[in-house]
Amino acid sequence: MDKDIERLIRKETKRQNEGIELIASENYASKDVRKACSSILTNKYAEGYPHKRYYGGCEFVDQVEELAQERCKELFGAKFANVQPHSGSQANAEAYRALLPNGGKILSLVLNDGGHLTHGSPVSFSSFMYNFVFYPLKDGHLDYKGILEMAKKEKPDLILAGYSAYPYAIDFKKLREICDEVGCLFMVDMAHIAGLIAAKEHMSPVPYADVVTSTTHKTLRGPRGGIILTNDEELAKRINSAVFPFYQGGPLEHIIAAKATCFREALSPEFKKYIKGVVENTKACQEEFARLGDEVSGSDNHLFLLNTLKSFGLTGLDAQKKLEGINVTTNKNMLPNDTLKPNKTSGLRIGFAAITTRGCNKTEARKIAKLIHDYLSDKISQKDAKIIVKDLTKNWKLIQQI
Ligand code: DSN
Repeated sequence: MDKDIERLIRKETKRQNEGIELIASENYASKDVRKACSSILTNKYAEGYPHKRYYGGCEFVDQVEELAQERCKELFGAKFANVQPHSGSQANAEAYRALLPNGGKILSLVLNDGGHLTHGSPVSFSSFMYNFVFYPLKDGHLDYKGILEMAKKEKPDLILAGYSAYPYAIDFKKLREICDEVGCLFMVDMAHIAGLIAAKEHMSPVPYADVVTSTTHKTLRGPRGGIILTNDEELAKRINSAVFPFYQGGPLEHIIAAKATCFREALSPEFKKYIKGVVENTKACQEEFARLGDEVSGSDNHLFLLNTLKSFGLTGLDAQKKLEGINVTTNKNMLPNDTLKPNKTSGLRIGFAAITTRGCNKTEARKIAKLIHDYLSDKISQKDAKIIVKDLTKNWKLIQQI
């Protein structure tokens, strides 16, 4: 292997094994998923869709892609699945294109309140191509009555749900009713909670939304990539054209093989048990922060928000940097109504998808809250905090063994 790259991969492996990974959007893909990612399927051009390709020699990648489509449909109970999007952001661009080919008005949640860049941020393509208006949260929660009132006033063409930093359950049925009442389309970006939905630990948006997008690498624990689902045959055709040839060229068949592998894993009873563990660990950690008197959101899913400014007098950035010093990885995150800028923020987003894969349990999740609390409030030294991190991670699986 390229020695420079090999050296860096070795260092990153060590970092991943020695640390406590609390970034809510990260996970550890299985050996089988990683094997597919690095397979010879990367050699193949396959523009188009199974049995309608622009290149010869596609008989085996056709079967790979069909397997991925079938497993994805089974996993989420959808009639149509496009497994080609290279990422969640691209899946969203493609879904918008299929739903609103001539542009239009989209009602969504702003990035600062837990939305995503592609949900109308001024620095994303989305705000250049569509007219976004935003529904506010009420005490950090979705306010369905408020969303209905706003939808009546704004008359959007589309309501968008599904978030990057929202710790509570989402009622997709209620949102569909709002869309029906005002006569607009409904799209869900389920990237963060796709694993919970697959394991039936969260209401599925598939029966309610016109189009559902997702990434495959967060709670779903597959390779980095995207998918788009619908139950509507006409929309399925428009989605296919939006993915190829409108936005993308050749599909990444090695990644599609890895997606197929991940969908099969997610259909297993072990995956359901894993997701239950993620939710329990997240709750245990969040409750421990609350018990210690810290300012923390609630949690119904795989993540919660910790207000580090109010709890420890530290911005999210400073807390993130300080924790990096003891191999605890988090990400600074805007909190609802945050007064600080996105490069500073008032808090951290904390999630348990990754370390539950390595074997973290509820007792350890509580210990992690205590460790972060004691270290950020200077009750323990960096040296002592590092010993606790070593002790916590020593019994977990190494990432090479997953
Ligand atoms: N960047 C991802 C996250 O961390 O939530 C969303 O795309």
